Amino acid sequence: MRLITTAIDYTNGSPHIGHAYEKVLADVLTRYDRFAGRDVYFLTGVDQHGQKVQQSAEKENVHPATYANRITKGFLKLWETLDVKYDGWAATTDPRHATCVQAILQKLHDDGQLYKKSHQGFYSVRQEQFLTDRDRNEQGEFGPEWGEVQEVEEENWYFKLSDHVEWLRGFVESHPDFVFPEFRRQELLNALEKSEKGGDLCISRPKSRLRWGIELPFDPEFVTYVWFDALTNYISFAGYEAADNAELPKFESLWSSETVHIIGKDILVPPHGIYWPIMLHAIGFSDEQMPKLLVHGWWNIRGEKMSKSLGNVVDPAELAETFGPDGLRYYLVRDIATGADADFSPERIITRFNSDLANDFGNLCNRTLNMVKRYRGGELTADSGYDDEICQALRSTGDSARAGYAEAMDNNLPHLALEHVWKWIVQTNQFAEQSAPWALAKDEDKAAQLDAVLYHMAEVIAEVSLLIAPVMPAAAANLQDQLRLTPEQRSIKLGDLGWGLLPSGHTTGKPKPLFPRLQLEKED
Ligand code: ME8
Repeated sequence: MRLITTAIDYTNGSPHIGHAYEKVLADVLTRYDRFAGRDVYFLTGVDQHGQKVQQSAEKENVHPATYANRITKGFLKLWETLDVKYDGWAATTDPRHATCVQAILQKLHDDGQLYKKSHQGFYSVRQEQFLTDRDRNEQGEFGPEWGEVQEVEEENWYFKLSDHVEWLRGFVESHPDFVFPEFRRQELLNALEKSEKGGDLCISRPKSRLRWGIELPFDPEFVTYVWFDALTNYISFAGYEAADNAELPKFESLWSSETVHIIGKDILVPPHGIYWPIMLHAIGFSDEQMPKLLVHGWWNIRGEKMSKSLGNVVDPAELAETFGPDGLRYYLVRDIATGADADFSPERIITRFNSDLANDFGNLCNRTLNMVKRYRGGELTADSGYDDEICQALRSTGDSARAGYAEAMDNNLPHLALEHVWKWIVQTNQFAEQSAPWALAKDEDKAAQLDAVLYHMAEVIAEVSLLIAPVMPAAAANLQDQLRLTPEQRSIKLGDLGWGLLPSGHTTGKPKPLFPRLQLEKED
């Protein structure tokens, strides 16, 4: 079993395309794993505590729980719309989660890993952390990236993070697959190189300042720091130390070094790259039990960072309405290389939709099913005795498409996997032009060739329906209905897929346009 998780989204605002991308990516990789015959469990959720949520709630004059619940509903609705099918839902106000967080805190406390001290310094409200002189910019000031900075003095609880930094450095150095992509691992190593001795982590907030969090079990005047609460979701909802709770999974069967946390680049250093492995190490996880981190890049909007203040936040629900959930899912994993940043623009998504989905793929499906119906009453002949170079070339591209797709997906690169599939689709369209079945149909002597051409085209779209299913589950199922694939054909595993999915005599159904071309009016 492999556990796939995502970051849990802050419930301090509505979901944007960055959130949608991450969850779709995780969903695609989960569905792919199943297609490849592996057992997976997909966990995602929401980060409901902390200062950001409390502040957003205060602005609306409602209780943070009311606010968080409302925003959570928006996330749940979006995942339903986008066909993001998770096995576990991690909402941090769930009492089962609090039990786990408190058990971990108590354990660290009992082990002497936590201590209380007074601290005076500058505090970033946005990042919910105390700042040090290293956080000042060249002008000696705390830059706008920290948001509002307040000078405060308060007592707090600290975690002896620095005791474990040496271990972490050695671990990251000796485990090249801990972080993907590699340049992000280097970024983490650089950060560890610079990390100061004695730089411990403040893990509490006094209730006088923040009431919206999980109480420290050994000091009820405090709640725990939001990252300590949030990171723990990966194990609390995987059933860690919840042996008697039948609703949660069995931790031992779920957690392994194959566990992968899919996160954005902004939360690698320090939370996931430093705090989290050290927390796990401190509560007794071995090196062999450390998870892996898959770090994706960010969507910018026409070259600018997406932000509420710039007013350029893109709403995924609106896009799904225009392009369909599958159109959006396709765009989100096709137009970004995993790990790199990408640029969103309405023109890009329209072009992708019309050219890749409507023209290349939609047309191929439509013309294939139409011609099989028109010339052969829907019935396919697998071995008509005719073969030629372009038929062979199409089959051979199929072999490389399947192999290239599998390799790319195994390496978390769906954009590359789709490129392999589209190469095959484009070649099949060219194949149709070159062999001109409409002309063959007029010549009795070319019946065997016509059978071969139609079979090749139908076989390609049938196989492609399986290959694209992790990315576009609804369109794939729709095409499979049109092709009248049997349940066995639909559930074939990637390793068993090869030329000849469709047997001789297979009959296909009526074509229905999969992705009608969009005629969008030009925006003002
Ligand atoms: O960071 N493009 O929550 P969050 C791509 N609660 N991804 C983006 C993005 C963009 N423009 N903007 C944000 C948090 N993301 C914490 C996580 S995990 C234990 C706690 C990604 O709602 C971001 O990188 O601010 C992160 O992975 C996810 O969306 C949630 O961000």
